[in-house]
Formats: sequence, C-alpha cells, structure tokens
Amino acid sequence: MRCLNCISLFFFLLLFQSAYAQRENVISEESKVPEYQLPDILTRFKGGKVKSEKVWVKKQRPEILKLFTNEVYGKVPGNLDLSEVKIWETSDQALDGLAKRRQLSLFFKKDNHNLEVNVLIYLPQTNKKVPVFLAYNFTGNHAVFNDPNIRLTESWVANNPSVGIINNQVTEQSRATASDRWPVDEIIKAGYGLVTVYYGDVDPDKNDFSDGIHPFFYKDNQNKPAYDEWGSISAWAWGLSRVLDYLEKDPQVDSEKVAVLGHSRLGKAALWAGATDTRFAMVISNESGCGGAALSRRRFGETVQIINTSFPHWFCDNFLKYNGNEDILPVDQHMLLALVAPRPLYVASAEGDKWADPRGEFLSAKYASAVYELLGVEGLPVKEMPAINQPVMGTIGYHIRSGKHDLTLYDWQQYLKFADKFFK
Ligand code: GTR
Repeated sequence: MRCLNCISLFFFLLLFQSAYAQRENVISEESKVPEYQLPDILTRFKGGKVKSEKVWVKKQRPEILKLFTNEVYGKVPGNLDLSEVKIWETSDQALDGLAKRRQLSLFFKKDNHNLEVNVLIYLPQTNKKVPVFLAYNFTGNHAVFNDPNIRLTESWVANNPSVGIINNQVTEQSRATASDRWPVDEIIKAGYGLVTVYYGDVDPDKNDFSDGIHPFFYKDNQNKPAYDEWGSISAWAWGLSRVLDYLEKDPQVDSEKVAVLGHSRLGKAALWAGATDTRFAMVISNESGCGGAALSRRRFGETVQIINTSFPHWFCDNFLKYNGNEDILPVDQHMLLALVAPRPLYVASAEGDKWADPRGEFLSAKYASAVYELLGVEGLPVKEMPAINQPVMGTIGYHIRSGKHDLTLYDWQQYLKFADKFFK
C-alpha cells in the first residue's frame, strides 16, 4: 500500500514537472519569437499563384478548408437534421417591455441517442425581422442576464462553487453570474437580437467522447472519433449551424444577417463555424488565441503542444502531429480567417491576454486581407498594429483593448458599430 502511494507520488511529481517545464518555455516576449515562414495564402499547394476570384472560390478555398478539416478540427462524420422544436415560453414583457423573450429547445434524435439544445432569444420590440448575434455562453443561459424567467440548465456544467455550480449542476445562485459579458439592454436598444446557447448542451467540455453529439455517429465498436474526425470545437461549430437552421425558419429573425460571435475557446468555435458555413453573414472572434485567430507558427503564449495537452478533446487527433512542429503545418490561422472572406470579420485582442498572442491575432487578420482584396473588398484598413483602444474597421475589423482576457462592454460596443456598418 505504502509502495503504491510512493509510485503515485512519483508519477504525480513527474507530471507536475513536465507541465511546469512546458509553462517555463512559454514565449512571452516578442524578441523570443522564432523565425518562421507562413504558407502564402495566394500560392496554390501544387504551385502557381491564385490570381482570380474564380480560382480562389473553386480551388484554393476548398483545398484550405479541407486541410483545416482533416488536420486541425476534424470532419463531421454525417448529417443530422433537427428532429423537433419545443417552444417553452414567449413573453413580450422582457426587459421591462423593451424586448421579447423566447425560450425553446432543439431536439436531435438518432437511434437511441437524444440531445436537447436550449436556446434563449431576446429580440427588440418590432414585428420586422431583425439581425441577431448568435453566441454560445459558458455556463448556461440563466447566467447571461438577470431575469428570473430564464430556465436553469439541467446539463452538466464544470464545477465552480463561486457561481453556485456544485456536483456539475447549476443552482439558483448561478443566475446572472456572467451578466457582465452580456449587455442585453445595449444590444436590444441598438436594434439587434441576441440568441444564446450553453455550449455544453452540444458537447460537454471534457475529454470524454461518450456524451454530447459525438456518439450519434459512431460505427459499431467505435467509442471515440477517428483521427480525422471532429473534436469538440468542430462539434460546437456544428451546433451553431444547427441553431442557424432553426433561425432560418424564425419569422422574426433576419437569417441573412446573423453574426456568429464567440469568446476564447468559443471564439475558436465561432471562427470554424464561419469557415464551414457561409450562411453566417459576419464572424466575430473575441480573444480566440491558439487554434483560433492567432498564428500557430509564432509559438507565442499558448502553443499547439500546450493546447493539445491541456485540452486533448478540442481538435482532431491528426493535430497532435504538429506538437512542437508547427512549421510542418500545411496551413496557419491567417488561412482560417481568409475562409470567411469576403464576409465581414472582426478579430479582437486584449492587452493583458498575452496567452492568446494579440500580435499573432493581428498579423493573422493582416495576412488574411490579401484574400479580401482579391475578392474586391478592403481587408484590414491598416498595416501596423493599432494602439490600445483604437479600433480599426475595414471589412476586417480589429482592436486590442486594455484589460484582461474577457468579453466586455467595450468589445460589444465595437461589434455593434461594426454590425451597423454592414447590417443597417
Ligand atoms: C484557456 C485556453 C485558451 C482559451 C481559454 C478559454 O485555458 O488555454 O485556449 O480557449 O482557455 O476558453 O477560456
């Protein structure tokens, strides 16, 4: 028994040491960024330049999309449509009469699998179709806004006693605990709707492929996705597209003006949703960092190896090949951003969010601009990184704000301005 304890202590120390060593090597100064060469976005993989919109749309874009699918995020193994929609409640009296509220569930069914995705919608008081922001939240719809009518999620949520999440279940104490991130009043007053969903409804964020959407597609004896099949980010992106399927049928939503937005890991999912589903009219990445907007080859802050080690379920297993080996990646994240072109794209960073590599996020947007220009629109309107709190907005927008890793009112104010530019 004692010996067993010694052995586990030994392994614990070994693990701790290797995690520590990994963090020790994290690049946090610009001068330490290694030399790297990015794949040129307008050079064909078989050689030659992309000189026309046609070659971009018919050849280069599909090839880039396929590489991201097979090597980074993983492919969705099949099709599955919405089986049923259940409207739980509607009210015209939300936000003291300023807004309409709707709560509904989208049900997915296949063989003996069932999945329920809860959707919370706030819309301005009008009978016209309105543009909306579609965004996942981290801990459940009830956390987004101080409104006792919002249903508490019954899904698995990562424990966090400080916001009343105990035994992986939320409690009354969890209400409005993320409301700082969701300025619902401002969004509504600006004439937009907000559609939000708890991301764990689609796939709980843990290294466990027995729950969420993944098992719906397993073949006999399969218990996790194959090496080129979807990780969690790809599953979350799939979920965003299924919510959009519903929004296309909603008479009060202008489904041609849906901006998909996400913060951090959910920013990675929003980008992948925007890349795979061109129905999203605008894509907003809030501090999505490694595997999102930031260039992998810079290895600044979080690296491919670190992210694959801390979150082994986020990407497909093929992505493991690039641990510590970013230079052999056939793509880099500027190419992911270019998949959104010519649709409006906003990339945001925060000064205190070095882990997400703000400069790497900016450069990615800058290099993606070549595709926007080829398609006849302005990409980023600047060549140099703007100063703190000085947003720039072409068809690609960018800002780096003061403060830490977060989704703030300041961020939303820029997104509302950006949306006005294209949606109003
Ligand atoms: C961090 C992770 C980042 C980012 C973040 C988040 O721990 O390293 O890639 O996704 O989580 O989602 O909050």
